[in-house]
Amino acid sequence: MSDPVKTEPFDIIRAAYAELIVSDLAASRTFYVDVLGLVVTYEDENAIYLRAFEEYLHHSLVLRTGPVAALGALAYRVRSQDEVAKAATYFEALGCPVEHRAAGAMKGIGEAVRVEDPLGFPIEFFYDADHVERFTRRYDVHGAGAISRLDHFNIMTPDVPLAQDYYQNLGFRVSEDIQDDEGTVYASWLFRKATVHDIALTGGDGPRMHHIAFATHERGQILNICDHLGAVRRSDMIERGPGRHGVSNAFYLYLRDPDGHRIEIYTHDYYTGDPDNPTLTWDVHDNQRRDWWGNPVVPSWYAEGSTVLGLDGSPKELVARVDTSESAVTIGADGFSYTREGEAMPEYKLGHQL
Ligand code: XXG
Ligand code: FE2
Ligand code: CA
Repeated sequence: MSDPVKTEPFDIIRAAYAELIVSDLAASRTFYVDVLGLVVTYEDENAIYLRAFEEYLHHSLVLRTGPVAALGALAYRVRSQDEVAKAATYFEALGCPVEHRAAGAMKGIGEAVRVEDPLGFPIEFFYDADHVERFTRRYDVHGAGAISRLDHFNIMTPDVPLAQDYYQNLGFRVSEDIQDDEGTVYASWLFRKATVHDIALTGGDGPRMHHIAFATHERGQILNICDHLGAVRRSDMIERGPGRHGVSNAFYLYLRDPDGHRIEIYTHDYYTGDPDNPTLTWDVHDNQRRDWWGNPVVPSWYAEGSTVLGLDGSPKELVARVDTSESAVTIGADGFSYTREGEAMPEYKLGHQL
């Protein structure tokens, strides 16, 4: 089944940047610059503005020091400056807190709006941004694990159908989701750009940030990041993977930064841009949904996430998930999970016949 395209109230292009509050800027710099190889656009004693090799906007990640390690904001780029004003009107009508931000309030970004969305997340919408050098062909500075661009955000929220509905009303479309046969929805992936997602919704106590994902061009670059971490004796920063996702079909690795913020390195999902792009629903009991090779998901991946700040800068209180959580039904407990549906090994033929 494909997901109906709704008329959007304003035109979001894509997930564009994240602002993370960190406790020790030097430790974060080692991780993001020395290990991951992100490019520093600007830095001072309080903040570092980073981008990946293909990005020509000022930054895709801002690290800022603060009293609590947290998510400061997730930012979406909209199609024009007019769309920024439409976004403000939309969230004001919903009764959400809205902050109008002057050009330069965030270095490199023009006039923007920040809202506390109905799910409790600090979200920025912007269009104007400074252009900087695109390092696509700067192979002289690409490390072996070269990261090309930011790909998506993943958030933890207690009520996934409600959050899915909210994002669909913003014009996002569902590429894949995870459900059980009672209709409980555990997770959902939605997009504006023509990939599997710009935002994923993970069922859990929220609002919390689950992760930010950056893309590489090749799987080998992900393996090189693992080798690099091993060589500098930081293998404890690897939380999950490397592996192949079921959902999205992407190759993946999850890392935890020095504050525990989770970063995914991701490559090779698929094109979703046609209007009848089919939605793929996975059974929560399918052991290959989150790892195509059947490797178990570590419990911390389901349980832990970053604190989220409100627009006033204070940490948001958590709302508990009411529906069953995915880890409860799938980590060793259910007795119903399967790798093959049915009993028998399907007939295996050589020559790629189906
Ligand atoms: O980007 C993603 C993820 O949300 O990080 C997780 C794509 C797929 C998955 S999953 O663990 O469901 O395979
Ligand atoms: Fe992800
Ligand atoms: Ca580990």
